[in-house]
Amino acid sequence: MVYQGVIERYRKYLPVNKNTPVVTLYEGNTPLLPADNLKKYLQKNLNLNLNLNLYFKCEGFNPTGSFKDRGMTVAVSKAKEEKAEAVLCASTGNTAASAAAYAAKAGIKCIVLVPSGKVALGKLSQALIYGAKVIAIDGNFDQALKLAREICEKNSQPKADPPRVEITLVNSINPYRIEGQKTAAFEIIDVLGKAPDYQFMPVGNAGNITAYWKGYQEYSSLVTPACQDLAGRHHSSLPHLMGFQAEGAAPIVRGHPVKRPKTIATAIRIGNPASWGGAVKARDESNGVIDTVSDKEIIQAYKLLASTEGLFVEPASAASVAGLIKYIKKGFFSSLVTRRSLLVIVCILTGHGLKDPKQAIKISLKPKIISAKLNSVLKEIGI
Ligand code: AN7
Repeated sequence: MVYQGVIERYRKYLPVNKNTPVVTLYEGNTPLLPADNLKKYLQKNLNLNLNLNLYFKCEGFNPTGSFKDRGMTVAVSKAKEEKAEAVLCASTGNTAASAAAYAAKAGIKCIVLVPSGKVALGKLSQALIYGAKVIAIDGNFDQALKLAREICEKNSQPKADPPRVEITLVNSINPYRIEGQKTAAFEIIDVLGKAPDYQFMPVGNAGNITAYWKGYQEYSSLVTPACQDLAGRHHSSLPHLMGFQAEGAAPIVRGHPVKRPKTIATAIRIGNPASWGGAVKARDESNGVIDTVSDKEIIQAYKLLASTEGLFVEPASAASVAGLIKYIKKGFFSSLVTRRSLLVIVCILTGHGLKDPKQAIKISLKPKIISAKLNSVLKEIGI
């Protein structure tokens, strides 16, 4: 059967019924690409000496170019089922693009609140062209989210006078978003046959790490009830979740909200994550970590992914690989070197590089302008 999106594929694990109108752009089913070139680079340059299988989960291949589509298909389908007239979210950009697209498909209105001047060009252009009402807030994401929550709380008062428009909040505090996003963990297990040992991923508002943990917990035991490695040893069939925040926007690592979050990775420029508790739970229960990576480390990983693997991701997504590199450098895996069995690591690449073309151009050499003459061009090529 033709692939029809995450709801049809994982229907029995999702909060939908036969009356739910499925609003889908056939999201999900994203590639789990072997990261062989990066692995070679790490072995050569960082003396990595592990029996390792390294993969990228390419979430930028989703219909609007980010992982948000997985949650949005469920959230917008449920909003439509519940007869919402509009959906609303605050966003650093990707949630806005995704909400706008799914609302367009559902034929319901969409309002997005974004931090003025801090949304990557691709994301803003998406939200606009899909027909959302885009409101730029003179403030950061956290302030926009607070406003979004207030608006939706007011509108959910049933006896409001005058009667209010039914607006559904589609930020990840909407539990349907988490339900949809957990399907990424299902897919990884379906491809690998079990959960990876470690998963590296960026953390912003912390919905995604919350969703992955839920997904791994629900699905892992179904697929690998008694997990045994090739040497016959039993080990946990759940991964260690390794989340990374940008150094200037790392409230979970610092243990308190960050009032003025700062990072070039605008997607994760968040100082007070809505799913803070979920992230801490995922970290602690998975025996993982939530740590920082600097903007410099993010940009290095961003360039490395593009130049060694042909994978153009947005800066926030490179935080996963930046985190992996940081932990290899730190010797985190050295204690495992003696382990003869295979180690499986997945890095989540959350969004497409075309979301933020300005960033790529900013850090690259500008093309030289040459006169339209064969000799001049050959001279510049150096042949
Ligand atoms: C590419 O769009 O918060 O930790 O408003 O766009 O689940 O928030 C985006 C977040 C990682 C962090 N990578 O995920 C938004 C928004 C990309 C992102 C994250 C985001 P969460």
